[in-house]
Amino acid sequence: MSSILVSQDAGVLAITLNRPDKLNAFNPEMHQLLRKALERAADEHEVRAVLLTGAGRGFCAGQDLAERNVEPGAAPLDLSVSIGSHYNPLVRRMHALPKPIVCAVNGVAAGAGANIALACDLVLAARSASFIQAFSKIGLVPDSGGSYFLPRLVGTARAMGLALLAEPLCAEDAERWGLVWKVFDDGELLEQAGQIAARLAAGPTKGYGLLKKAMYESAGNSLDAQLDLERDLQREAGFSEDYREGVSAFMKKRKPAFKGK
Ligand code: LHQ
Repeated sequence: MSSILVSQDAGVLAITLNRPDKLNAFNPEMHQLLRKALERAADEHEVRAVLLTGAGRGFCAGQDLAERNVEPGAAPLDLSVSIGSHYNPLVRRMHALPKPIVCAVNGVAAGAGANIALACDLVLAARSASFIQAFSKIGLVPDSGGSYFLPRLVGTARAMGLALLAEPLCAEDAERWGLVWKVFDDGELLEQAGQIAARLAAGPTKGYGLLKKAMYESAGNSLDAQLDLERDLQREAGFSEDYREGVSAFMKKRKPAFKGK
């Protein structure tokens, strides 16, 4: 059984984390297949949006801890190795992908699993889903971008509460706190997420890629630098075929037919 399922339909590359008996905890194979799927999303023009979800009752329980267990007397593990070779490149790849990634958090998202959800561009959650910064329970620090995303999304007080106490945050609170875009009833999540991803896949892909860059670079920019960046990105967006199509469709009061170029 492959630890990642990938399918493509109408411009959407659907990626399902598929180790349901381990709540889709990450192992090296899963990292490798996820990397390949994201490379495909980046390389193929026909892929214009990504939909990420998990099989079974969980979204992702983070690192498979069975592979990080240190027996008494054994030498300590250097965790920076897997962070450097797997988790950091994954988060960087997701952020840099010039196409939208929709995440359908179908159940519990813990540790790196929670933060990989937050690294997606549009996070949707099932009403029964929860988010757990599980790291401190095992003496670790939030990784996979958690210490970057959390304070920016919810403020330092809530980020510290989540990280120190490692208690589950229910989907409705996550929505109220601004960690996720929308919560759907469990039975509706996948259909709604699929519709949203399909809508994005039919959109002005190039503009979406530039939009991601604008939003994500703003965190480290002054207003001056950000205004300059917006100017430069808008120049590029304005040269796109989809901009022409968007304005022409508006003027003619018809639906635009974007090509993602
Ligand atoms: C798991 C896991 C799991 C293995 C559930 N591993 N089996 C990066 C780089 C290097 C090193 C370290 O870490 C990192 C980043 C990280 O992600 S650190 C954080 C790792 N994750 C966690 O600490 C979460 C561990 N899991 C849990 O706390 C619970 O499973 C949660 C709260 C997610 C769900 O609880 P329950 O709904 O009660 O389910 P469960 O605990 O019964 O889990 C179901 C099965 O999944 C169970 O297996 P079993 O064979 O007994 O049915 C668990 O052992 C397995 N599982 N998470 N991370």
